[in-house]
Amino acid sequence: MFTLQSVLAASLLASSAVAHFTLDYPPTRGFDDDKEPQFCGGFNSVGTRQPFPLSAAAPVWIDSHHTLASVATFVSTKAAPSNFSDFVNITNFFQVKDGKYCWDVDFESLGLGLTNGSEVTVQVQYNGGDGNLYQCTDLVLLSDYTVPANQTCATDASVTAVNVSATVAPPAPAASTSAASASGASASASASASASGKPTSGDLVSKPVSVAAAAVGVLALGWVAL
Ligand SMILES: [Cu+2]
Repeated sequence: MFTLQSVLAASLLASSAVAHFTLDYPPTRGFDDDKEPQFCGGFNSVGTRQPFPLSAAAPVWIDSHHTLASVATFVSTKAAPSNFSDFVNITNFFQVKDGKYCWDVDFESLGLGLTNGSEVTVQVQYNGGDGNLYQCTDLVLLSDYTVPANQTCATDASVTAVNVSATVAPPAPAASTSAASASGASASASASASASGKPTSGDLVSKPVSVAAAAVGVLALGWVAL
Protein backbone atom coordinates (compact mmCIF):
# COMPACT_ATOMS: atom_id res chain seq x y z
CA MET A 1 0.00 0.00 0.00
CA PHE A 2 1.07 3.59 -0.54
CA THR A 3 1.72 5.60 2.56
CA LEU A 4 0.54 9.18 2.67
CA GLN A 5 4.15 10.31 2.83
CA SER A 6 5.19 8.43 -0.27
CA VAL A 7 2.20 9.76 -2.20
CA LEU A 8 3.02 13.29 -1.07
CA ALA A 9 6.65 12.86 -2.01
CA ALA A 10 5.72 11.49 -5.42
CA SER A 11 3.33 14.33 -6.12
CA LEU A 12 5.90 16.90 -5.06
CA LEU A 13 8.43 15.34 -7.40
CA ALA A 14 5.91 15.26 -10.20
CA SER A 15 4.87 18.88 -9.78
CA SER A 16 8.42 20.22 -9.64
CA ALA A 17 9.35 18.17 -12.68
CA VAL A 18 6.55 19.53 -14.85
CA ALA A 19 6.19 23.07 -13.52
CA HIS A 20 8.33 24.48 -16.35
CA PHE A 21 7.76 28.15 -15.57
CA THR A 22 4.97 30.39 -14.36
CA LEU A 23 4.10 33.96 -15.32
CA ASP A 24 3.40 35.63 -12.00
CA TYR A 25 3.08 39.32 -12.90
CA PRO A 26 1.13 40.60 -14.68
CA PRO A 27 -1.12 37.65 -13.80
CA THR A 28 -1.23 34.94 -16.43
CA ARG A 29 -4.26 34.37 -18.61
CA GLY A 30 -4.13 30.75 -17.47
CA PHE A 31 -1.66 28.06 -16.50
CA ASP A 32 -1.69 24.34 -17.20
CA ASP A 33 1.57 22.38 -17.12
CA ASP A 34 0.50 20.05 -19.89
CA LYS A 35 -0.67 22.83 -22.22
CA GLU A 36 2.26 25.16 -21.68
CA PRO A 37 3.92 24.17 -24.98
CA GLN A 38 0.89 25.53 -26.85
CA PHE A 39 0.20 29.07 -28.05
CA CYS A 40 -0.48 31.24 -24.98
CA GLY A 41 0.00 28.18 -22.81
CA GLY A 42 -3.13 26.62 -24.24
CA PHE A 43 -5.42 29.48 -23.17
CA ASN A 44 -6.71 30.92 -26.41
CA SER A 45 -9.30 33.42 -25.20
CA VAL A 46 -8.45 36.92 -24.08
CA GLY A 47 -8.83 37.13 -20.32
CA THR A 48 -9.48 39.99 -17.92
CA ARG A 49 -7.27 42.88 -18.93
CA GLN A 50 -4.93 43.91 -16.15
CA PRO A 51 -4.06 47.60 -15.75
CA PHE A 52 -0.40 48.18 -16.58
CA PRO A 53 1.74 51.31 -16.96
CA LEU A 54 1.86 52.83 -20.43
CA SER A 55 4.77 55.18 -20.06
CA ALA A 56 7.14 53.88 -17.43
CA ALA A 57 9.38 50.87 -17.10
CA ALA A 58 7.17 48.23 -15.49
CA PRO A 59 7.96 44.66 -14.55
CA VAL A 60 7.18 41.21 -15.85
CA TRP A 61 7.85 38.45 -13.31
CA ILE A 62 8.32 34.76 -13.90
CA ASP A 63 9.23 31.83 -11.70
CA SER A 64 11.67 29.58 -13.54
CA HIS A 65 11.81 25.89 -12.66
CA HIS A 66 14.68 24.88 -14.89
CA THR A 67 18.34 25.28 -14.00
CA LEU A 68 18.93 27.35 -17.12
CA ALA A 69 16.45 28.72 -19.62
CA SER A 70 16.12 31.18 -22.48
CA VAL A 71 13.34 33.75 -22.26
CA ALA A 72 11.91 36.33 -24.63
CA THR A 73 8.92 38.69 -24.52
CA PHE A 74 6.41 39.37 -27.29
CA VAL A 75 3.46 41.73 -27.59
CA SER A 76 0.37 41.83 -29.78
CA THR A 77 -1.86 44.83 -30.33
CA LYS A 78 -4.63 42.71 -31.87
CA ALA A 79 -7.89 42.54 -29.97
CA ALA A 80 -7.80 38.75 -29.95
CA PRO A 81 -4.43 37.45 -31.14
CA SER A 82 -4.69 33.86 -32.30
CA ASN A 83 -1.32 33.12 -33.86
CA PHE A 84 2.35 33.66 -33.15
CA SER A 85 2.47 35.91 -36.22
CA ASP A 86 0.19 38.34 -34.37
CA PHE A 87 3.07 39.11 -32.01
CA VAL A 88 6.31 41.07 -32.27
CA ASN A 89 9.27 40.60 -29.96
CA ILE A 90 9.95 43.34 -27.44
CA THR A 91 12.97 41.77 -25.77
CA ASN A 92 15.80 39.71 -27.14
CA PHE A 93 16.32 36.23 -25.77
CA PHE A 94 18.05 36.28 -22.43
CA GLN A 95 18.93 33.61 -19.90
CA VAL A 96 17.69 32.88 -16.42
CA LYS A 97 18.45 30.21 -13.88
CA ASP A 98 16.08 28.57 -11.40
CA GLY A 99 14.02 31.05 -9.38
CA LYS A 100 12.07 34.28 -9.66
CA TYR A 101 13.17 36.74 -12.32
CA CYS A 102 11.86 40.05 -13.59
CA TRP A 103 12.50 42.47 -16.38
CA ASP A 104 11.04 45.82 -17.32
CA VAL A 105 8.93 46.81 -20.30
CA ASP A 106 8.20 50.43 -21.28
CA PHE A 107 5.34 50.14 -23.74
CA GLU A 108 5.24 53.77 -24.83
CA SER A 109 8.86 53.62 -25.92
CA LEU A 110 8.36 50.59 -28.19
CA GLY A 111 7.28 52.66 -31.17
CA LEU A 112 4.04 50.72 -31.60
CA GLY A 113 1.81 53.78 -31.31
CA LEU A 114 0.43 52.70 -27.94
CA THR A 115 -1.53 55.31 -26.03
CA ASN A 116 -3.54 55.63 -22.85
CA GLY A 117 -6.15 52.87 -22.90
CA SER A 118 -4.43 50.73 -25.54
CA GLU A 119 -5.08 47.02 -25.13
CA VAL A 120 -2.27 44.54 -25.65
CA THR A 121 -1.46 40.90 -25.02
CA VAL A 122 1.99 39.96 -23.79
CA GLN A 123 3.32 36.49 -24.49
CA VAL A 124 6.39 35.16 -22.70
CA GLN A 125 8.33 32.42 -24.43
CA TYR A 126 10.52 30.19 -22.27
CA ASN A 127 12.74 27.24 -23.08
CA GLY A 128 14.45 25.36 -20.27
CA GLY A 129 15.56 22.46 -22.44
CA ASP A 130 12.25 20.63 -22.86
CA GLY A 131 10.88 22.71 -25.70
CA ASN A 132 9.29 26.13 -26.09
CA LEU A 133 6.69 27.05 -23.49
CA TYR A 134 4.31 29.99 -23.49
CA GLN A 135 2.26 32.14 -21.16
CA CYS A 136 0.05 35.11 -22.00
CA THR A 137 -1.37 38.05 -20.09
CA ASP A 138 -3.90 40.60 -21.30
CA LEU A 139 -3.30 44.25 -20.43
CA VAL A 140 -4.83 47.68 -20.70
CA LEU A 141 -2.13 50.34 -20.73
CA LEU A 142 -2.80 53.34 -18.53
CA SER A 143 -0.72 56.50 -18.33
CA ASP A 144 -1.59 57.04 -14.67
CA TYR A 145 -1.14 53.47 -13.43
CA THR A 146 1.69 52.50 -11.10
CA VAL A 147 2.55 48.89 -10.32
CA PRO A 148 2.33 47.78 -6.69
CA ALA A 149 5.57 48.54 -4.86
CA ASN A 150 6.17 44.88 -4.10
CA GLN A 151 6.31 44.09 -7.82
CA THR A 152 9.02 46.52 -8.85
CA CYS A 153 12.02 44.98 -10.54
CA ALA A 154 15.36 45.73 -8.93
CA THR A 155 17.47 43.57 -11.24
CA ASP A 156 16.39 43.45 -14.86
CA ALA A 157 17.15 39.93 -16.08
CA SER A 158 16.95 41.00 -19.72
CA VAL A 159 19.93 43.32 -19.38
CA THR A 160 21.82 41.61 -16.56
CA ALA A 161 22.80 38.22 -17.90
CA VAL A 162 22.73 35.94 -14.88
CA ASN A 163 24.59 33.16 -16.58
CA VAL A 164 26.04 33.23 -19.99
CA SER A 165 27.46 29.93 -21.04
CA ALA A 166 28.90 29.29 -24.45
CA THR A 167 27.45 25.78 -24.27
CA VAL A 168 23.87 27.08 -24.52
CA ALA A 169 24.52 29.91 -26.96
CA PRO A 170 23.04 29.51 -30.42
CA PRO A 171 25.41 27.75 -32.80
CA ALA A 172 27.37 29.83 -35.25
CA PRO A 173 25.58 30.29 -38.58
CA ALA A 174 25.91 27.15 -40.68
CA ALA A 175 26.97 29.13 -43.73
CA SER A 176 29.99 30.59 -41.98
CA THR A 177 31.25 27.27 -40.61
CA SER A 178 30.88 25.50 -43.95
CA ALA A 179 32.68 28.36 -45.69
CA ALA A 180 35.53 27.99 -43.23
CA SER A 181 35.69 24.20 -43.39
CA ALA A 182 35.72 24.26 -47.18
CA SER A 183 38.78 26.45 -47.09
CA GLY A 184 41.32 24.14 -45.55
CA ALA A 185 42.17 22.04 -42.53
CA SER A 186 43.76 24.69 -40.34
CA ALA A 187 41.02 27.25 -40.94
CA SER A 188 38.43 24.55 -40.33
CA ALA A 189 40.05 23.50 -37.07
CA SER A 190 40.20 27.00 -35.66
CA ALA A 191 36.72 27.79 -36.95
CA SER A 192 35.15 24.79 -35.25
CA ALA A 193 37.01 25.57 -32.04
CA SER A 194 35.51 29.06 -32.08
CA ALA A 195 32.09 27.87 -33.14
CA SER A 196 31.89 25.30 -30.36
CA GLY A 197 32.56 28.00 -27.82
CA LYS A 198 35.68 26.44 -26.38
CA PRO A 199 38.07 29.13 -25.24
CA THR A 200 41.10 29.26 -27.45
CA SER A 201 44.03 31.56 -27.01
CA GLY A 202 43.05 35.06 -27.98
CA ASP A 203 39.34 34.23 -28.02
CA LEU A 204 36.88 35.80 -25.64
CA VAL A 205 33.93 33.45 -25.51
CA SER A 206 32.60 33.89 -21.99
CA LYS A 207 29.79 36.20 -23.05
CA PRO A 208 27.14 35.96 -25.77
CA VAL A 209 28.53 39.09 -27.35
CA SER A 210 31.84 37.29 -27.57
CA VAL A 211 30.22 34.22 -29.08
CA ALA A 212 28.76 36.54 -31.70
CA ALA A 213 32.22 38.03 -32.12
CA ALA A 214 33.62 34.53 -32.53
CA ALA A 215 31.02 33.85 -35.22
CA VAL A 216 32.09 37.04 -36.96
CA GLY A 217 35.64 35.80 -36.64
CA VAL A 218 34.64 32.54 -38.33
CA LEU A 219 33.07 34.57 -41.12
CA ALA A 220 36.25 36.61 -41.41
CA LEU A 221 38.28 33.40 -41.59
CA GLY A 222 36.08 32.24 -44.41
CA TRP A 223 36.57 35.50 -46.27
CA VAL A 224 40.33 35.42 -45.83
CA ALA A 225 40.52 31.85 -47.02
CA LEU A 226 38.35 32.56 -50.04
CU1 LIG B 1 9.96 22.29 -18.30
